[in-house]
Amino acid sequence: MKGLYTALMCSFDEKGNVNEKGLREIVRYNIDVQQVDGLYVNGSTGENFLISKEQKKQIFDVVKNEAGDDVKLIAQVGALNLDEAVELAQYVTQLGYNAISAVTPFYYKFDFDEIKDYYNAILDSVDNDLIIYSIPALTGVNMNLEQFGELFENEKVIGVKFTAPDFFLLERIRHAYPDKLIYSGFDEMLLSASVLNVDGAIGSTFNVNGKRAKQIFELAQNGQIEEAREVQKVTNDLIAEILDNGLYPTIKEILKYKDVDAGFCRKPMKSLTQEGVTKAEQIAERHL
Ligand code: NGF
Repeated sequence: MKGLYTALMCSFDEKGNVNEKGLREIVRYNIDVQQVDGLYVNGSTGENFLISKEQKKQIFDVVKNEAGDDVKLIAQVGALNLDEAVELAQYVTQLGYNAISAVTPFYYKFDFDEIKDYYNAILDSVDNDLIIYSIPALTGVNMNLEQFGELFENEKVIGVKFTAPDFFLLERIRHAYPDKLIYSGFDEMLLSASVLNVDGAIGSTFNVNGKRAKQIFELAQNGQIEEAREVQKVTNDLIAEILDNGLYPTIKEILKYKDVDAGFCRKPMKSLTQEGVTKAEQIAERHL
């Protein structure tokens, strides 16, 4: 399960329906052109928190059907409605997803016992492994080393997708739990995380910049830090412009520029203005 995973985008039509043809094209582009090791499906980048349970199932179906066994597949099933998370975990396990992942429960400021119960309830219901999805900036859930350790006591918790700029905590987790998988979540910090010996990374910009991300990761693993730093610099020039123009809609426009039918974002995310679309195309021309 090690390696580079794209946090997969989903293509929606203007009304917010899943555009299956477009989604298949995004899957193929990631596998055939970006050559990533796997896909992380229905995460933040997949606009998971803006869609219905039925749409989540539809996306899990289409991605598995298109990807087959070409790459590893991780299904993000976390939801505030625990029954839904359990149902989705069972659904994707039957479909043959290699692992599940679940975001820490958010909004209600759950205490750690409640967070632990949430993960155990999901895991008790399926015969599959789980990767914790920790993204404190969006969830407000900050777990410390001991709390990660308590979650790791469940053998089915095989790792964490660590989307935080806290390299002290990342190093402590790496040192304390060498057998657990750690995936770096911030693409602009991939080199720094790779130096700390993470097992892989999961990122939104890999949809369009997966090859470079893999280079950074592999160069760092080989100890070629100077070369890795150069590729991270080029990557961060790209990421800075994408963030400035609007993260998800800009990645979609870049995909469209590459003839991938990436469609629209779900409301309330706004679409790019014509000026923003032109900017996205210029970013693609200049950096990709
Ligand atoms: O999009 C976010 C929100 N983070 C992603 C990634 O951690 C999300 C990251 O790639 C993800 O994996 C998912 O879809 O679940 C950033 O977009 C990237 O580093 C640019 O900042 O923070």
